[in-house]
Amino acid sequence: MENCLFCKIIRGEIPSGKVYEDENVYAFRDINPQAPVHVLVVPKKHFVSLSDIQSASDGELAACLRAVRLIAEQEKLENGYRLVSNCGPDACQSVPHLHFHILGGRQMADQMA
Ligand code: DGP
Repeated sequence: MENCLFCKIIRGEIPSGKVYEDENVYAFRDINPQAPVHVLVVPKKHFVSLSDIQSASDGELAACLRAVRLIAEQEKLENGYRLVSNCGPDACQSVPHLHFHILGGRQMADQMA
């Protein structure tokens, strides 16, 4: 996707704090961290959100979750972390490229929303 912000980050056209990359996944630090560790995990293939994954393969989707586990280990989140994927306007999704927020390094609020 030519003008997608996260596609540009994946292509290296916009700098990012990369923490992980493999054939299917790119992960980088959120520009506006909400926790001591705040990493965005994105599939390299463009999907708008979880509402748009009909054409994604099981392997592409599983790669995101496997990357989450590896990054949590890399970031030493042995005490736990929260995984969030905002999907659509009610969830305040601001970047229309599927992504998972890994939030950790502090006690999260009991209420999720
Ligand atoms: P969401 O609201 O769930 O769509 O989250 C989008 C996140 O993307 C938000 O937490 C801020 C982050 N973000 C937006 N622009 C950039 C950028 O240019 N670089 C990085 N690293 N993160 C960005």
